[in-house]
Amino acid sequence: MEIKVLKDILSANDQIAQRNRQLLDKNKVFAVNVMASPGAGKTSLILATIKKLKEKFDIGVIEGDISSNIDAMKVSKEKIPVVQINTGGECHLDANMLNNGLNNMSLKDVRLLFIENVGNLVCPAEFILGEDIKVMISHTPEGDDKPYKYPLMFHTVDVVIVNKIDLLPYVNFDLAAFSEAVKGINSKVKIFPVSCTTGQGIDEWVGWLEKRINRKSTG
Ligand SMILES: Nc1nc2c(ncn2[C@@H]2O[C@H](COP(=O)(O)OP(=O)(O)O)[C@@H](O)[C@H]2O)c(=O)[nH]1
Ligand SMILES: [Mg+2]
Ligand SMILES: [Zn+2]
Repeated sequence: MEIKVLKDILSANDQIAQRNRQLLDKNKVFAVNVMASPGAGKTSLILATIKKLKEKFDIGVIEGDISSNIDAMKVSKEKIPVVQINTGGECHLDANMLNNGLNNMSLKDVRLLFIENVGNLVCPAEFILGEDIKVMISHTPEGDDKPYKYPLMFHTVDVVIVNKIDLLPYVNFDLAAFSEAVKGINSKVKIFPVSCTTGQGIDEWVGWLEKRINRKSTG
């Protein structure tokens, strides 16, 4: 007996994500979906990266939060376009919310777009938005066992940033064991240990990102 398996039917979210991607591609925007638990350093990494790249690329930010515009206010001090999405209780961004955000930003004036997702290691991993790359941030006080507890998140990302390495002397975080666990889940992932506070490691991450952005414009 033949069993029909229908694999290629995209979910409603994935269809909208595909349209977001077309919109981004048409406007030559490189979009980075930044995910992490609350307080890991999403806003700090976005700000540190903006400081390094704002002379080279026009940058925009879409801030996703359950409520408030605190992060959007911080980012707008850099004098770059920011759109705040308040999810009103939802603990992740979905493609439709991003579509709303994109429609409220002048994309032709943006080359690099950061999307700060809602602080959460679980469901943001389940929703593609149409982004070019997914970045997750682990931070050293959170402990080095998170790859085992949130494997989907580590499996779906292109980059893992290990933030707050300035705190390594004070916390139990084995960077080598963490990296090995991450590679076991996702062998292609890039890992960048950084401190947004001291600036250590930021140039390596920014150098890699710059190459990816340029690859999109020439490729
Ligand atoms: N020691 C230390 N603190 C940091 C670092 N990066 C961010 N923080 C602090 O961590 C807290 C949360 O950062 P934030 O960027 O708001 O995290 P978000 O909630 O993921 O956006 C803030 O008090 C930051 O100043 C770092 O590299 N080292
Ligand atoms: Mg934030
Ligand atoms: Zn959620």
